[in-house]
Amino acid sequence: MTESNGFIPLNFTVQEPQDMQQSAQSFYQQMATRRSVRDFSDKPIPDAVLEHAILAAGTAPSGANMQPWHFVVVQSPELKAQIRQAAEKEERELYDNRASDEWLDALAPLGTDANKPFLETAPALIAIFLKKVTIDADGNKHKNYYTSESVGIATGMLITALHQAGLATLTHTPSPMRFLTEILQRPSHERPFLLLVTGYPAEDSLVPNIQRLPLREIATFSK
Ligand code: IYR
Repeated sequence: MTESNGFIPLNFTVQEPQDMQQSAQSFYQQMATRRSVRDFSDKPIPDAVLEHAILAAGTAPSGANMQPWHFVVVQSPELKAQIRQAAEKEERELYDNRASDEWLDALAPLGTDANKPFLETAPALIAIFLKKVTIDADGNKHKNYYTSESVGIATGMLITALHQAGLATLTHTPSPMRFLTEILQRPSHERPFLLLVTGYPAEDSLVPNIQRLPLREIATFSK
């Protein structure tokens, strides 16, 4: 590849295998402490942490580099209350009618129900929107590619960034989530993807005693 036509040198540092192994291992150990939290403290969090975590998420790879995401950071008590009310309405419908017995059985170990007080207690809700198209400054529509994959990857990176910055998160997906479009006044070509609740955990927060699958069950090394 020649260094022209919009190409620049890659900024990449080759590391010693031993250092790579050490950093992969310590990163895994740090990630293994991440848990989905449902009891949040109302302690405020620094805006700069949210800003940099979102910048980190925005470095995710995306189809044709279209970056088909938009993050709305909700901190106003009024908006959080509106979101809680709308989410709990959908969740009551889910728990009372929509969810199959098999689904409810799968959720039982998590101890969840239709009440979502954390949507008001947590200092920030990050509503993540997926853009099937991007509308440029001149109003022209551009199709985006692999949008679910791209926004899923960016969301994973956001969760990782917040975790390593010392914040807890909960991936919350009230369904359907169209109410987020209205409450947050987003354009109709953006689809609500996920609501990421973030903040400090409440003191003495408990989490379900669940285990992660071992390497041999989640991976196959074919050599
Ligand atoms: N959205 C509901 C139900 C729920 C569904 C799954 I799959 C979970 O892993 C957890 C919850 C709720 O938030 O309670």
